[in-house]
Amino acid sequence: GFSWTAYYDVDSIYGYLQNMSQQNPNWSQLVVAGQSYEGRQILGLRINTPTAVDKPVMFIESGIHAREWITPATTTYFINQLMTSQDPEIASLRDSFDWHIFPTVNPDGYHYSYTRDRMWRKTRSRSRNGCYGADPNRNWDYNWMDYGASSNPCNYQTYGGSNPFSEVETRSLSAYISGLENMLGYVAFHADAQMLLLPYSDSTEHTANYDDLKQIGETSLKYGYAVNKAKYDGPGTAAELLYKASGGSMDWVRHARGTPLVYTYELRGRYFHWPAARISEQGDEVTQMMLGLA
Ligand code: 0X9
Ligand code: ZN
Repeated sequence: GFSWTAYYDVDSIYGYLQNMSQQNPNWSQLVVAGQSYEGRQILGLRINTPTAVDKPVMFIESGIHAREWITPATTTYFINQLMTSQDPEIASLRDSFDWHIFPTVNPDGYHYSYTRDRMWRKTRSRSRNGCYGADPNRNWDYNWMDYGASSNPCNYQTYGGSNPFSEVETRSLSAYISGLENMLGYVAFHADAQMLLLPYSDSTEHTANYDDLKQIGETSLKYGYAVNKAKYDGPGTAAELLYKASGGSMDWVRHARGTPLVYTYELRGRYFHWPAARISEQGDEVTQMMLGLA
């Protein structure tokens, strides 16, 4: 069975999503945001309990960086909380949004990290010169390649790709996102800088709603802190708090879609390792952070 005391490969994660949708067919369904380079689905779960009015969309993107294993694990933990918790606050969190949750948006990279190279970060597309993969968080079509990205396909970390949206994963995920109406929030999970980041990532300019973003983010961090007393840096813009990097999903979502609430959570860990026995600790923290955000 599936649990939160071990890390699982893509197939098991997808099996879990399938299971949960089958158990709750009236208010959840599998959703597909296209296919990866190696032909895996980019599979997500939509959780949308019936209500009289249309609800705003809340989108969760996890696992865009392959080696950040705690992000898919935390995301399935959060799904489990949303769908099974008896806590009235969490039930109301479930009912307040039309959730679109994608635990592994870079399934080829995750599988490669899981089976071959633990530190793999990128996709697995093959470039002309024989090197593999682009950084899917440098590949989105907004100020592509301006800062913090490499143009060398053999760069292990931050190769931005041959073109904006050269990677099928970012291209199809962005198309899926473009099809969502009424998207209020977009949350991306990364590891392991232990920070809450706001747009923009490649400019120290602040969004028009920066003060709101910051205040809501502070509440989110306060909720998270109450669980384990873990202190996150921020909220602050990715450019000011971390480094300048272009082509990330967060900036594209904010710019191309105009989504009001856009956040990147950098979860905890060290060198992208987090003990499997403590997944639930991080999961409970994130669940509270989402409550604080809501
Ligand atoms: O560099 C990144 O993509 C993220 N940090 S990580 O160590 N997980 O790789 C930061 C994401 C913030 N957003 C952008 N810089 N676009
Ligand atoms: Zn990352």
